[in-house]
Amino acid sequence: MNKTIIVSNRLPLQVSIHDNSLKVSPSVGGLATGMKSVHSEGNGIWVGWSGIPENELNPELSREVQNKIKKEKCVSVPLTSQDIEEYYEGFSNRALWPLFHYFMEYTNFEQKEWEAYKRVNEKFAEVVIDNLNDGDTVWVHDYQLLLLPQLIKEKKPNTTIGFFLHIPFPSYEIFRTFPWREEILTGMLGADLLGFHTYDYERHFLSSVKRILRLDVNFNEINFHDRIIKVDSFPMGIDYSKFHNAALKHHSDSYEKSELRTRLEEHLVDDKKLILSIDRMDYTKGIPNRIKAFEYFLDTYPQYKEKVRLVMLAVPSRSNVPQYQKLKRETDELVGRINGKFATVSWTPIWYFYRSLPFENLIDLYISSDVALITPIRDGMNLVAKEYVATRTHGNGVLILSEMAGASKEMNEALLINPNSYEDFAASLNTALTMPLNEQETRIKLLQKRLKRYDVEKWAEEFLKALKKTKEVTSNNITK
Ligand code: ADQ
Repeated sequence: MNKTIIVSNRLPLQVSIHDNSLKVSPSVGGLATGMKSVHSEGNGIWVGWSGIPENELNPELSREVQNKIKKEKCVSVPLTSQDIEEYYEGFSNRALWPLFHYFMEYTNFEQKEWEAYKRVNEKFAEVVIDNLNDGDTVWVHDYQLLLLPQLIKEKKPNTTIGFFLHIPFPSYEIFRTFPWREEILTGMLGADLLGFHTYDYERHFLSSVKRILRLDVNFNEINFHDRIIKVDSFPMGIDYSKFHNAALKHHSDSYEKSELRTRLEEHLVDDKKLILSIDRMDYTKGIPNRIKAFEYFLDTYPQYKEKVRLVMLAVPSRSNVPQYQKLKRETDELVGRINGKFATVSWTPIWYFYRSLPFENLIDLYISSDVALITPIRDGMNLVAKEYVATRTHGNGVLILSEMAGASKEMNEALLINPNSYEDFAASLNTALTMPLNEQETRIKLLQKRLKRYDVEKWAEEFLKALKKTKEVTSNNITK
C-alpha cells in the first residue's frame, strides 16, 4: 500500500531526557494538527529531527529514542550539535530566514554554513530514501529543506513530491542577492507541486525561476527537465473547532477560572479595555515597533491613559542567535521605558510576559481581550490572528492586522494597517476601541465563516489533492 511521508526539520514530538530516562510526547503545533489525518493514514510516517543532538546520546539511549519515536510513526534524522549550529542556527536562521523576510542587513552568508546546509539536506534525503517505496508520496516542509526535493527526485524519479514554504518567498530583487540562488531554486524544483501561503509569494517565486534559471513559465507551470511542475497558493488555516470549542468551554459557568483569567477580568471593570499581542520573540514580528507605536498612541490620544492595557506575550525563540538576544534586550528596555513614562500607582500600561504559555492560558488571553494587535513587519501567514478570531464566541472583539502578514490577504474584515506608520497604528487603535458592537459582530462573523470552512485539515487535503492531480496530468503527458 502506498504511503505519504511528511518531512520537516522537527518531528511533531517533544523528546526529553531526565536522569537517563526518556519521555516522548506529541507536540500540539498547527502543522502537527493539520497533518494528523495524513500522518495517521495507513502506514504514513513523519521524518525529522527529534530535538536531541546525536552526540548527546549514548548508543543505548539513541536506540531507545528511535524505538519510542517509531511507536509514534516517526523516524528521526540523526543531527549533531555541529549540524544544528551550522545548518539550523547558521544557514537557516542567519541567511535564509532574514533574507526571505526582507531583513537584508541581518543576513550572513557563510560558505561553511552553506556546506552544512547541503550536508544536512543530504542526511534527510538518505533517511527518506531508506523509508521510501515505489508509488509513495513525499511532502516536504519549509525553508530548512529547500534542497531536499531535488535530492530525492535524482535518486527516486518516480516519487511524487510536494513542497510547502511556510515563510514568504521574497521578490526577485531580494532573492537575486543570494549567493546560492540557482542551487536553491533547482533544489525546490525537484518537487512536482510547490505551495505558498499567498499568490504574491507564488508570483515572486515564478519570477525568480524565470529570470535566474531562464526556464519556461506558462501561467503557473514550469517546464523543467521534461517535467511539468505546478506552483500554487494554499493559505494555511488553523484547527478552528479546537480554538472555538475551548473558548466556549472557558465561558461556561461550570468552568473554574484560572488565576490569569481572574487578574485579567479585574482590569476590565469601569470600561477598561485589554489589547493583546502574542508572537514568537522574532525581529520579523515588529515587537519594538509596536511598543513605540503604543507610546505614540498614548501621547496622541491621552484620554486612553488608565483606560487601556497592552498585554504582550512573547515566546522565547532561537535565543542562541545574536540578533534575537539583541531584540530581547531592546524589548525589555522599551517596555521599561514606556511603563516608567506613563505608569500611575494604579496602572501599568504594558504587561509583558516572556514565556511560552499552556494552551488554556492562551485561550484565557484570547477571550479576555477587546482588541488583538498583530503587527508583524513581515510574516508568511500568522496563525495568531486566526486563532484570536476563532475564540470570539460572543461575536465581539476587533482584530488589527498588519498588511505585511500573509493572513491579511484573506482577512479583509480586520483593520489592516501598515505597521511602519505610527499614525495609521494609533488611528486604528482608536477606531477599534470605539467600534460599535454590531460592527464588531459583523466583521467577526464573516471572518469566522471563512476560517471555519478553510481549516488546517482542509488545507492539507487540498494540497494533497492538487499534488495527486499534478502527478496524474504529468504521467498522462509522458504516456502521450
Ligand atoms: P511562526 O512564526 O511561529 O510560524 P505563527 O503563525 O503566528 O508564527 O504561529 C505561532 C504559534 O505559536 C501559534 O499557534 C500560537 O498560538 C503559538 N504561540 C504563540 N505564542 C505563544 C505562547 N506564549 N505560548 C504558547 N503558544 C504560543 C511560521 C511562519 C508563519 C506561519 C506559520 C505556519 O513564520 O508566518 O503562519 O509558520 O505556516
